[in-house]
Amino acid sequence: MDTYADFKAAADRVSNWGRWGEEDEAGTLNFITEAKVADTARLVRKGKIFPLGVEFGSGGPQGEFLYRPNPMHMMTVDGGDADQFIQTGLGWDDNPTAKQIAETFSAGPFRFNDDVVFMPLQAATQWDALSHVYYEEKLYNGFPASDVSSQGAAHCGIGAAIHKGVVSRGVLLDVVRHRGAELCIGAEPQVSAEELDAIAESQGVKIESGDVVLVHTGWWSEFKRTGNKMAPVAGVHWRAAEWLHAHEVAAIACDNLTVEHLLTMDVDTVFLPFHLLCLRDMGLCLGEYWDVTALAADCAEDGVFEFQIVAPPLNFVGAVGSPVNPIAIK
Ligand code: UVW
Repeated sequence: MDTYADFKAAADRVSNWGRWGEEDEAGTLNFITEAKVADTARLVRKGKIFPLGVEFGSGGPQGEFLYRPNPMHMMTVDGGDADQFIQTGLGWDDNPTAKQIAETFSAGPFRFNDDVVFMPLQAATQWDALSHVYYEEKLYNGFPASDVSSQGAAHCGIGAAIHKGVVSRGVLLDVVRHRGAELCIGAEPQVSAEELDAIAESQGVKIESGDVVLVHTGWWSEFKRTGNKMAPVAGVHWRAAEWLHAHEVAAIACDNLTVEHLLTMDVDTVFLPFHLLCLRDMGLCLGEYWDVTALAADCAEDGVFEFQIVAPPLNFVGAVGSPVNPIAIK
């Protein structure tokens, strides 16, 4: 097992603190230059789109941890509320605008439905903001951990990623296909940097500065097939953070819960070491529950593993993550 000293040495090697200035909160998204974005236009060849967002609903993958329920969707208005709406509005003598709206509404055919969702921002397809995890009381770029309070994240919240898009070249690395198994279940639970290199080489694709790397482990298909929220999973080895750093990757996303393997404790006393190195030391956002199944099938068919990726988070003020419906375009 690796020690905390090994982990700290790796943290020093991958650290991007100060690289883009002392006030930087965008981290490796800075690798996505305007030239890089413009270049992604050439990757759109077939006009085929692949929405990578999973369903946000009660049948989602949450429920094992009390603090993360699945999204709860409720209607706040439906057609049955129309009469009530009209009666209330018509009775509003001291509010002529509301009364006029109610009169028009009552006389005409227009009816409407409204709804509300209560959900953890990490419930389904999501970005982890740089403030999602920390250790030794520091966030990315040395911001104090106390910058995240019950008021939200004063620094390194998801809003820091908003002005960066996120639009870039996406590259799919298909672990499932490479291992020759329909699923990675039961196989080696860790995906090493060497394996990522071998996959890229076998797919004939090179990782370039500013890329968003998508890793297909097969977990989402397995969850959909079995409903097992704790289905065995393969994940990226914590030392692959150095691989991301060397390739100047802008972000990484996976079809599983944590990108890395949830249960493999490789570093003494450190839970989710890959999270800590990526988010806190490198400033690299993690995408989780990205359903790359259909994209992977298409890439396997046409042999093209690069595409334009468009994955803007939502601008929730002070949030440490955001739901997203990433679109891969080929
Ligand atoms: C944690 O690791 C705490 O969360 P997530 O897997 O959503 O990044």
